[in-house]
Amino acid sequence: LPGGYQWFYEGRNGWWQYDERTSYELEAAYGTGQRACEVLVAGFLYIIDFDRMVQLRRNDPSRRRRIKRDLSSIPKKGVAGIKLP
Ligand code: V3L
Repeated sequence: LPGGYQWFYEGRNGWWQYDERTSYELEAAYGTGQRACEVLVAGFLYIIDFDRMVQLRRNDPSRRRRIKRDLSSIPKKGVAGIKLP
């Protein structure tokens, strides 16, 4: 993504980077000023709310995670559930 930025979602004790395809979807929606968008990850539909900067599972919004757009160089757990070595 431009400027070395990436999209992250919250894990138990750190941040996970979104997979590449979803990152581009988020960046496109965010970049065109949408307030929210919908993505399919790991078989679930999630609503990405850019006002609140959270991801919510569409069929169970109690499944809520913070998200952020930050430099790709920040400490992270891994990418989309694949742990960094
Ligand atoms: N991309 C990939 N997998 C996701 C995403 C996403 N954006 N959102 C949820 N899941 P929920 P720790 C995460 C997975 O929110 O040890 C991590 O990727 C989610 O995976 O209740 O807590 C790890 O694989 C979870 O398995 O809808 O940091 C795993 O949690 C499942 O969807 C453990 O991470 C339900 O998430």
